[in-house]
Amino acid sequence: MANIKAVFSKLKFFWLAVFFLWIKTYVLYKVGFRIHTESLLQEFLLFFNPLSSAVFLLGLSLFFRDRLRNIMLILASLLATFVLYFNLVYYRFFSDFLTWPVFYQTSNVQDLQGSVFELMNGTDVFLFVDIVILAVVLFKKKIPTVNLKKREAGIVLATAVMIFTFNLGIAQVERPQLLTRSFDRELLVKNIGMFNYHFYDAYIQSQSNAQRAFADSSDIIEVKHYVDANYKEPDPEKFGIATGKNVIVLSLESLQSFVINETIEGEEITPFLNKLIDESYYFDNFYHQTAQGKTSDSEFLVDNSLFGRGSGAVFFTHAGNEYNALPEILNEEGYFTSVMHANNKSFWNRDMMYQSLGYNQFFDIDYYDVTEENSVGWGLKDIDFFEQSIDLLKSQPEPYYSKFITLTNHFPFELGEEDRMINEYTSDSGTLNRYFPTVRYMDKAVEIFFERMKEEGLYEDSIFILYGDHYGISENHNRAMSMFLGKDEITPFDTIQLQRVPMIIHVPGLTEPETIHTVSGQIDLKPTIMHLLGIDSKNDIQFGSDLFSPERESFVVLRDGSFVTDDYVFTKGICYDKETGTDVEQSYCEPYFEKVEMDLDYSDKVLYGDLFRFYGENKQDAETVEGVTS
Ligand code: GP9
Ligand code: MN
Repeated sequence: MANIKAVFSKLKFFWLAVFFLWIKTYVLYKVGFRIHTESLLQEFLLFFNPLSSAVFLLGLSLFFRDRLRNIMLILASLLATFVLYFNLVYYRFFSDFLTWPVFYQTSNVQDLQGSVFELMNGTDVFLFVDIVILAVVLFKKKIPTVNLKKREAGIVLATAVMIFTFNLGIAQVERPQLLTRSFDRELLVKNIGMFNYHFYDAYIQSQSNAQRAFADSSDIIEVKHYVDANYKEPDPEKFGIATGKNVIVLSLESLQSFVINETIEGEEITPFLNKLIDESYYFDNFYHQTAQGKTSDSEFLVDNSLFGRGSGAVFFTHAGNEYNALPEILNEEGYFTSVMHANNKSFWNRDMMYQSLGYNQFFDIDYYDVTEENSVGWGLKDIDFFEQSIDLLKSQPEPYYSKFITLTNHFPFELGEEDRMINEYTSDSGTLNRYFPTVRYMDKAVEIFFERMKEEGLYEDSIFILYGDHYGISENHNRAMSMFLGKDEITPFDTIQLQRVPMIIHVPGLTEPETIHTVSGQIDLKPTIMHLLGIDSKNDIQFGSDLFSPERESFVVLRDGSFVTDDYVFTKGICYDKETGTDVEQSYCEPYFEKVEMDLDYSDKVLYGDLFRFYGENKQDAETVEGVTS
């Protein structure tokens, strides 16, 4: 015992560094990440959880000798601070924590540079103050070097493990099954701390790699049974109403539903979309289901009717998988399939992934004339993008399935004065303020696109699917958002409701437009589009269902395990009544828990196991699977 005491008292400089890192992490939780707690126990956990990893990470420096030990200690503090800082910058935009796969997405980093500077603040330097203090203490005060045995350093690491075990014990009381069921990174950070979360994430990633190696053909049969049991027959009235037509998909950057039919200073934010909605099928309870892969996740969901990854971007991690995606299916039906997007082809690893999804052609930035004059923010302005796309569209053999991905309404929502059709909003969030004029601009671009399609005589032969790809305004702007919405605050319930994105299916000549309230998401688009085109989807593996099916269950699962039904919203472990937005007993949400977990688990199984490699190349081969199920 005396021995242990001695280890502690002779390492004053070390404990000072631990204290700094611990308190700094906690302060950052509160000030930078604005992590909210609901009970004293939760607050205690938040306060306590940085300690174990601080002791462990900095404790590694104790294995070095003499003066080098203290230098390594400062370097370890610096490294830990960078980890905190990268998370902070990432959080400011994504309201989410970094994951290991995000680090592999280096090819995106280049293009993100402009946005990254926007996300840094002058006050961020305070994060490094303790490092400076430590360095000054070390060099000015000439800390005497102490004699430390390896065994003694080991005692410190063992202490870290003990602290962590204690931490985990309380966390399990606070949130049972934290490590087995949670898809929510914020809960993990809240309970076990930022650094421990990163270790845990590394473990999860290595496991998902192992899953492919161990998967075999019986796995796909199990999944097929599950999706077959959930298959919904199409509405015979709608099945095939667009057979042979061109399919135009518009992925509308960062467009959320809260702007629809709303005004700024009396001016409509989306006048064209509002009008289009009156002539279309409009889904007002349609949710994006994306996570860290943003636009690419939405593309993945739409084309595969599978979930993207809980962390990282599937476009990067699983571009080599086999898929049975919509473009590939449509190719077999005689369609030409393409994507139009004026960005580098490697962004989100699109060039690789599009091959796996079966696209015939990717019209990337090289197909567009992009100059300083016709660019803003992330690149080519939407109006110019659509104008230039018309010729590309005309160059394609019909029928075609073409997806257009817009860009102007992207964070940080920059727009030239000449393109501003409505004023900015006035709040303390420049991001939210700027969002409205860029949405208005995108709306105009879509209007021009429709006009051009009519002029070229392409409109009548096409159907149009328009949807918002993901949120544009993160939780970082909750205060300004509550002001815009006229609410006192934005609760977790409101946050989920804000994940609704507009979804419009426009069929020229439609005589009975309708606003459809079924709760749905991007995962439902593949079977919906297939059925509108008169293509059977019974043999497919899909986790969504046809939005027009009379049997359809009004229900959506979000990637973090939150879900929404007609009556309830479940998120962050709380069940909310949808009408009032107030918490209700868990028992109301409980009947859905199993389905939510199975949907996410089976979809992940397909992805991580690369199970389509056992499924066969086309429908005929699929008989091998079907033979088992029927
Ligand atoms: C980039 C564009 C934007 O090509 O799709 O990507 P995001 O940041 O929204 O995922
Ligand atoms: Mn996007």
